Amino acid sequence: MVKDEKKLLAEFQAKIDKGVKIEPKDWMPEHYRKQLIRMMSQHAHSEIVGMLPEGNWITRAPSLRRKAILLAKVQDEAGHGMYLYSAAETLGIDRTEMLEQLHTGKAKYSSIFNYPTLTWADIGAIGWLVDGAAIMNQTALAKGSYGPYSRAMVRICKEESFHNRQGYEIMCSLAFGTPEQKAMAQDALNRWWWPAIMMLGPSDDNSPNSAELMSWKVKMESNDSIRQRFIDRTVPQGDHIGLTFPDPLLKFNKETGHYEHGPINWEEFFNVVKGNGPCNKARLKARVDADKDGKWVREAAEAYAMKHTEKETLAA
Ligand code: BYC
Repeated sequence: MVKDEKKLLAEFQAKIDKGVKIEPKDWMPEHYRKQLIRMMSQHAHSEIVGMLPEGNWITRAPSLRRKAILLAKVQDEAGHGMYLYSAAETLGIDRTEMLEQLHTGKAKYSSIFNYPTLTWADIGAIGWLVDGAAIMNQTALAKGSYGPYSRAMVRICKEESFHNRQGYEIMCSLAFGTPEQKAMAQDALNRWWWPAIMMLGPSDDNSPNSAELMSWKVKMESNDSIRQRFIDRTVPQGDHIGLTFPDPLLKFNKETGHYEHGPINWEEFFNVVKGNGPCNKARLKARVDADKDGKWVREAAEAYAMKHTEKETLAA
């Protein structure tokens, strides 16, 4: 490493240690840039692919009120994807390239979206558990060192909070409804609990990126620590509405003030991440098809924008 770079690196780390945000035009180590592009693009893809499981229920929502809420939620997720692609572009990558990486399977997206939404109760479970887990992770990311990413997180967390409440409200209605509705809510909790726990990433002893990302304050907390907070917050909410968690070893430890849980099936997690979950192929196909079918819209929008720029130039 040349002397200048050593000095730049020391200044960069000093800024981070002091809590000063890193902005797009500031000097940054190449690996910091690469790690952020990896994580932010994966996050953006998760938002966009994450529209699919819930989008599946828009036409079958049980009332106009539920439909309007679900439509707004799914549109919010599209918006989150857009902020995050824009924020990632500040690091010098083009969104076409990020999408290409998604469509060819080179880039990951969250494991959680490879599970199917079988009943209306799944919409409640996603808002309550998936958005609930996402908020735990994202409120930590909102304090992160890269300015555009942390600022995007602030707005996203506000919207996720609405998503989380609407999901829990659906679960409450079902849990206090008819026996059949309660059984639907319980079945959704049984199917989404473990995948939601896993979406927060592998355990700390198997998380190769964490140490570096935490030293750069991109990640403010480890995967296990966020997972524990999510469990501690969520279990009392389930108890409150009379649902049971599909984990016979789940119990509150009065001494630590935390819930202890049973073993996580990491084999299932890595299998889903590798592309072998119940819906991986369908999710990717839906995105690839949407990209292909939307090509003419993008071309028309570009032509329209070009025509207007020409007109403005001639008028000037
Ligand atoms: N799924 O070293 P680790 C939403 C990969 S969407 C797939 O711990 P890191 C919503 C990881 O990429 C919000 N892969 O990684 C939308 C790495 O592989 P590579 C989703 C996963 O980065 C619609 C390897 O495993 N939130 O809320 O330190 C409707 C080793 O892991 C997963 C985000 O995207 C996973 N779950 O930590 C409803 C948050 N976990 O890339 C709701 C942003 C890990 O080295 N991302 N891997 O080949 C993060 O916070 C971090 O990237 C993670 C992983 C905590 C996910």
